[in-house]
Amino acid sequence: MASQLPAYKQKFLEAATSGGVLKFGSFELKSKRISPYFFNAGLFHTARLAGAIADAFARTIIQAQREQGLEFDVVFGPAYKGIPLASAITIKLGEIEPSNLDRVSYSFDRKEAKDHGEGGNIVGAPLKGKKVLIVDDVITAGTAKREAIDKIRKEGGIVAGIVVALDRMEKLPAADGDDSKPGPSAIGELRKEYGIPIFAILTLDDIIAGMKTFASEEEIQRTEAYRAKYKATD
Ligand code: OMP
Repeated sequence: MASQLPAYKQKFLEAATSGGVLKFGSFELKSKRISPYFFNAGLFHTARLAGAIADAFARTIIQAQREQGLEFDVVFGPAYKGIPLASAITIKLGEIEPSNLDRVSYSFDRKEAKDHGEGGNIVGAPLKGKKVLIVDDVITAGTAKREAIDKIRKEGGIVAGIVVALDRMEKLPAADGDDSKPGPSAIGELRKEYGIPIFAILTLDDIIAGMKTFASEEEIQRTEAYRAKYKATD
């Protein structure tokens, strides 16, 4: 069956699957939910896969600049998984769009503040007064993204938006632990709270549309059942 995804998304999905980054099976998430799929961006470590993820991020960002007026000066990758992403994406942004070469920079944070040498919490471009775009692997509950927003604001940066490789489209875990009720998404809550745009290369809907070309019938059914149980209302 042919996929309906744009070519660059389908290519990224296939690279993630063949590289073992996107796996089907049974996985416990940070939220304790048991998921039939897991996306491990730490496995994008070969030259081919690092190039594929940087290319897909850069194309998603350039599309958001052209179609939705996204503006930024600095690509910020929260430690640790965001760090290689920020540098690879920045290089790709310059390759695809040469006007970015001297305009776009990257930076990342340290997990622990350094008190000698140059000191400080941020490595790379200073954030003060700059429009900062956060890049990260996956969004489920949005906790790590909130921490990154707070750090950037403390440095005097203006958060311009967030781009992730995968939006799992899940509702936030219910305070009373009852996951059977409908609920809002992590992305929707972040948008409302901070008023920033959030973009994803892939969503769970994209995975389900794209996996029809390579996954088994059972994997598709289990992933669809998971979406029906945990998909957010917005
Ligand atoms: P927040 O949504 O900001 O809490 O971050 C989600 C985090 O969950 C990711 O940064 C990963 O550490 C982890 N995760 C994955 O890497 N891949 C998945 O498919 C699902 C998760 C997860 O545990 O939800």
